[in-house]
Amino acid sequence: MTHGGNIDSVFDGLMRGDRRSLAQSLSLIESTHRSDKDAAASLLERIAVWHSKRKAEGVQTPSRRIGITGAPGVGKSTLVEQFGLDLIGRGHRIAVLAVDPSSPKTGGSILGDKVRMPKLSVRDAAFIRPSPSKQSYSGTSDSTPDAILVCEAAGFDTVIVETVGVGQSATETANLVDLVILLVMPSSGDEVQGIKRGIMEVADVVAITKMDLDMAAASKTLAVYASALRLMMASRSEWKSPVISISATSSDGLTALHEVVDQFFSPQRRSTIESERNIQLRRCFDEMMKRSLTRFLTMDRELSNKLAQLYVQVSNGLVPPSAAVHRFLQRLNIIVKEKL
Ligand SMILES: Nc1nc2c(ncn2[C@@H]2O[C@H](COP(=O)(O)OP(=O)(O)O)[C@@H](O)[C@H]2O)c(=O)[nH]1
Ligand SMILES: [Mg+2]
Repeated sequence: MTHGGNIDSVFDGLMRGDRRSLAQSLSLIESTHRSDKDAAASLLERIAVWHSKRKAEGVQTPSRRIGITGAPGVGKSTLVEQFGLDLIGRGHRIAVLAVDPSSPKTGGSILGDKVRMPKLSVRDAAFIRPSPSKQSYSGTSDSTPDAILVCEAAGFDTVIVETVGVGQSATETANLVDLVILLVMPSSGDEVQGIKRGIMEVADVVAITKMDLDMAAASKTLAVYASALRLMMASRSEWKSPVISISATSSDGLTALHEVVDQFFSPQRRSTIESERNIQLRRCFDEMMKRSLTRFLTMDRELSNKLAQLYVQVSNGLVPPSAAVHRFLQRLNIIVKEKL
């Protein structure tokens, strides 16, 4: 796909909330073609200028970026659909970035998530995007922060990122969104075990799901999680993570969930959320830069050979590490100058 000269019209389309332009923009930022990367950067720069202009003019009601995470089958998609429909009813426009690492390559996630959100996917005020096929192991991808910006530029004031909460992905999700909702399956007291610290520490809200199935188990689980949370670090500054029980199918507890979310995004917390977003941006830049540089070094044949050679020499004590780094940087400097 090539979009090179097309950025102006794609950007204008986005500003009008045109879905085709939105889809085009998302494919562009997910593309790995070199020429597309340039076009994507131009588009994202224009979007960033637009975002900051609106902020400076005070026009912008800040968007809400919400992550919904939890084990497969816990009820994330079902909740996203119900919660999303409620929000549309309250005048919001919802973009869902769904991530389903179970079938990233087959495109099965497209079908899966649309089928699981049949009522939401047909609404004009909703846009559902399955994950790009090229994603990190944990489920989120490099392009997710850009996808969020693009959706916001197209007029979606609420962006929901659905990710499977395994390993690293919980912290990755926390870096992308303002608010993380962790969904937990109800189980009877003795079975409530193995609470994963990493995930709990980034949870801004813990919601015990499927309370319609077993109220007693739901309240037991809630109690266990509430006491576990009291012993842990707060997920964000000035916020105490509540634990609630919900049912996405019977809508029990959803009013409480909306209240908690509204409280999190209350005008008094606006500046806290702003500064947390700035921290996220810096962290994201750091990480992407490190990853890109590592990729660059390993993909350049000459540099990776040099690196391998130095590695052997260092291991054998033939070159001290400091000298090896110096030699490597010298070589890198020459190569970069040759290439520019
Ligand atoms: N009884 C009940 N079933 C639910 C509820 N939420 C989800 N489910 C069911 O649990 C299964 C997995 O739900 P899904 O939303 O696809 O989970 P995900 O993998 O976390 O996205 C589906 O069969 C849903 O119908 C709920 O609140 N109550
Ligand atoms: Mg799902």
